[in-house]
Amino acid sequence: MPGPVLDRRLLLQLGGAAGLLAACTPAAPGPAPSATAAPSWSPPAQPMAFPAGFVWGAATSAFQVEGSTTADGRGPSIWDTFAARPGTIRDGSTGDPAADHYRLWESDLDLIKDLGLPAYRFSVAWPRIQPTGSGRVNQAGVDFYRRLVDGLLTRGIHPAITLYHWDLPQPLQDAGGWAVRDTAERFGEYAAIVFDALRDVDATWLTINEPKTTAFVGYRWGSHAPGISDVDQAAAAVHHQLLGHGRAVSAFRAGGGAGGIGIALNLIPVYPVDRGADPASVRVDAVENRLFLDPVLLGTYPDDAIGREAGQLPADRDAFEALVQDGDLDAISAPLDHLAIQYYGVTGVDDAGNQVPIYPTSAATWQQVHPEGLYDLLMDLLIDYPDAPPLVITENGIPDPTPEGSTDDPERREFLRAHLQQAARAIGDGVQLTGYYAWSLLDNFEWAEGMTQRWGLVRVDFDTQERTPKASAQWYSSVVRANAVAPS
Ligand code: IFM
Repeated sequence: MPGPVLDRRLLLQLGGAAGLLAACTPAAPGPAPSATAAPSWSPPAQPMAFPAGFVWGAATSAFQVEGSTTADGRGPSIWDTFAARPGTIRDGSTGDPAADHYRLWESDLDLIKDLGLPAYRFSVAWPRIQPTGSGRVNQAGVDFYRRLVDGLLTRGIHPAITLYHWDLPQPLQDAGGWAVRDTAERFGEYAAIVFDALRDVDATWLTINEPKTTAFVGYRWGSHAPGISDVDQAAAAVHHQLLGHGRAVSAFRAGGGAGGIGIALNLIPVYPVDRGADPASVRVDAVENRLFLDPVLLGTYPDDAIGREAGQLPADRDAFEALVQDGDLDAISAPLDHLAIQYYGVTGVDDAGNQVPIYPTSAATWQQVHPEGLYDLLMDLLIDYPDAPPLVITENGIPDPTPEGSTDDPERREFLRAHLQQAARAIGDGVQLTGYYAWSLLDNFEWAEGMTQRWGLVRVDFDTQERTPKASAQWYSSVVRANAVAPS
């Protein structure tokens, strides 16, 4: 039986409950914890078991691994355009050849099988299916994913299929991208095409990957494709991606496809660094988390996410509200079969609403590593969204500490171990968590970082495309075999 749980978010809003909150989490509220602060929870001395049927896997996305960006009728995506622009990608690399997975998929599936992973998460490249983002279907693209899915099923590997992992067809961007409503409608049509082609496949379907990253990094900060810096377009991109998600869920239900459907949200626990009430951190929590969770799970937008106060998304609130038409929130909040969580770390927030480091970062400077944050996040979801569908973690991982990487990667092993322990702890406290996918199966194209950050369980030599499982991959295999994570 789960023990009594505290609503960390509610306490965060009350602010005055500092002592109680400190008992719940080491980081909020109160002075910023030091990197060496002792964790408030220690793993048991025995291995922590996962429930029978827990789904283990590893994840990739089309643009990051496939390469072959002009093969077999694929159209251009916004990431092809963006990466071709000088100065956008740290090492000047592009999506070609990435990890050459479009050509090496069969041996990659053998690799997954050899590692003993029961599930594989990949994404479908929209511009392979519809080269211009609407209208004509490119049968060669459909056939590729049919072969990939059949290859997985033949090997006894469960497919988790993301419909959109950031590679918007360029012609749709030319017409306004996610800042315009029409893109949501086009996404619904594309989703229906994919569902129709793979109707018989019992898959874990995911509509949109990290709508927050696309909206904020792609449209607000401009450091991801499409490279726009306009906060009102960013806010519009939030709504239109969520609407696209709703349209895809509706197409899935109408098509009577096998398997289940959900959305993949990157969520981040927010800890105030100043003692006492800190409304700015509550607003940052609204922007980072509730702006996505509330519409999907409750059918409402939070009223504290958009505005001019410290920590808010400084978009025009009236303009945002005008985008939301009758019926949109019903579509966005249509019941899901699972909610996919992508967890990389936490953030501190000062009382001016700035996000500040309170835990050590990985080689990805945005990633503040704090495994207990995963527990906090899962418990927050349990309390704040009691009617949420079962959860699945579809991304969690860390880059190698250096761009060259190594097949000896103790940092990744310990990262995964600590996070799996927190996941098992949350399950023990009542969270319905059904699966876990490590990010990533392969070293790949890490967006604006190009090939300079290696997130793979498997090392890829980008000169030869040779694959070599890292020590963490072997360790992860042993966890999967045991369905349990050992203390060391
Ligand atoms: O590589 C990305 C992935 O595409 C989306 N989530 C975060 C990962 C690491 O940055």
